[in-house]
Amino acid sequence: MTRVYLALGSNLADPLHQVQSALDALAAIPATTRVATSSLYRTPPYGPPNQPDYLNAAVALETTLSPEALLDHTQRIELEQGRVRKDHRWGPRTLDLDIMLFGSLTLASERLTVPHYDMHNRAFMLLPLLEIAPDLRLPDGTALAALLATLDSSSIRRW
Ligand code: A4P
Ligand code: MG
Repeated sequence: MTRVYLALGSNLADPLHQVQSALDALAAIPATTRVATSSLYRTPPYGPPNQPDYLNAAVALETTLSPEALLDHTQRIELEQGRVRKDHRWGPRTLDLDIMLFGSLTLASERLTVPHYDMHNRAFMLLPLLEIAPDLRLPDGTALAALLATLDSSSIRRW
């Protein structure tokens, strides 16, 4: 069993509905149990500002799947919920499911970079994660709480 942490994000098409459907779909992934879910947070857009606020949350899973097999499922769930892939980075999306951490694994393949490449800069990822994993350390030994303390999370609200 590996403990995995996912980041959920949505800022289009009724984010609350998107995230609730995603939570159900994540709980139904084979060989996987959803073991913790953070509160739901309202966060200002990171990147282009001319888009709606995001709903962000973090989920902990226990899985026996490989990282790639889990990614197959999270990408299937994104597509089932109407995600249209766009050319521009950081644009609005109905549902984004990112693998933040996969156990203590460090991995950089064509499909998957773990830990998530930019989580150390994103309070909207780290604050929900800290809620469900207060003592967590990243694979390089950094304490999550210390990392979050370097960022401004003052604009993050409960959804
Ligand atoms: N991929 C590599 N590593 C991973 C990983 N750890 N987890 C690959 C999931 N996927 C991973 O993904 C592109 C490719 O990344 C996938 O095919 C997968 O093989 P994508 O979801 O299509 O791309 P993206 O997420 O749209 O990338 P982009 O546009 O760089 O978005 P970001 O960096 O994820 O940022 N502001 C707030 N407040 N809240 C947000 O949630 N999200 C974004 C998106 C921007 N601003 C935001 C938020
Ligand atoms: Mg993504």
